[in-house]
Amino acid sequence: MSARRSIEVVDLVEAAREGPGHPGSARAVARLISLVEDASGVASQTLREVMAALSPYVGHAHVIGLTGAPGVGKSTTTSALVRELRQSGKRVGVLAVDPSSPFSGGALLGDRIRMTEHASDPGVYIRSMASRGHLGGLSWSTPQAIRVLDGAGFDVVLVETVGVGQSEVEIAGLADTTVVLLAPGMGDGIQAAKAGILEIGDLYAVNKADRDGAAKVRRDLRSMLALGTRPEGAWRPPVLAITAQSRDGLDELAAALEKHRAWLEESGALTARRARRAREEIEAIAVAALRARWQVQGSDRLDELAAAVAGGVLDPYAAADELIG
Ligand SMILES: Nc1nc2c(ncn2[C@@H]2O[C@H](COP(=O)(O)OP(=O)(O)OP(=O)(O)O)[C@@H](O)[C@H]2O)c(=O)[nH]1
Ligand SMILES: [Mg+2]
Repeated sequence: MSARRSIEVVDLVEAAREGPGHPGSARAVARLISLVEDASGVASQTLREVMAALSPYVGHAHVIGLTGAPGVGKSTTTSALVRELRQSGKRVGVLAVDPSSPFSGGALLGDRIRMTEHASDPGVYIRSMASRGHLGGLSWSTPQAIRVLDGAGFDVVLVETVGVGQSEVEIAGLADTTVVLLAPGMGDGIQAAKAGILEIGDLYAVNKADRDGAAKVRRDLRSMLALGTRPEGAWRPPVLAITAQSRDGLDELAAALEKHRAWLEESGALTARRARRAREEIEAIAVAALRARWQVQGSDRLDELAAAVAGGVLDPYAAADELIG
């Protein structure tokens, strides 16, 4: 809230942007993510300051969402993909969002173990995030954490999230490119149709291609995708086969991601997607700010007006005018 805090935030953003080789850089990134994670919603002055300090630098990163059922191999794939991206010199930030953390417990530890190969690489930043207060969805601070990594200069931001309901739909809303991971032996065909993943994937990867049934999952998915009609010039999601454990097919996955990013840019879809996302964000912030304004000193203005309308004292239009006026 103070001027001192503003200076601190600006310094942190500067330190974060110094990048690999600067020992304070990763610490500054971590601190910024903690600040946005701890911020208390729309009214948070800190959150506003962090977002304002970052805004000149965001929009460069390729934001990739990776989703799929529990155990399908998301963390193994993420780790293998990070390695692939590092080979082409890209700086990679990873957010492992665990929507089920209050119940599962072990997943984050598993993620950490599978990511250890990158622990000493300064070009990689990995952060696990719980999603407090959003059952089955992403944490509300996920988009802000993505902004921190983008603003800090990471070329790619990978967001891993378990597909257990709303979260895969939400990640598709946040990412430039959404990768849906499947694997044999998980009842995928029906699962896929149920979860609505046929609408959200820009890329599909059938992992555990070393196992029986992977080819069938791939075939089934391809024919399900072929049923939907796509307009002329639309992106056609490829269905890849990978074995994350041995890194087979990871080069193709990286190439497909690159291709999708290029398509997004050439077609204008990137600008359109990001504008739509910004629109939703602005709307959500504005509505939250309005709501906060209605709640004055423990009483809810909306409740009072609702009572007046229900009691025939006021009509709803006059009440709405009074609310936003
Ligand atoms: N056979 C085989 N097993 C794999 C492959 N990739 C991952 N696994 C195994 O599948 C299990 C789950 O892998 P994870 O990467 O933790 O899967 P996840 O989707 O991140 O799991 P959650 O985060 O718990 O939802 C582990 O035992 C991996 O070793 C693969 O390509 N082939
Ligand atoms: Mg995982």
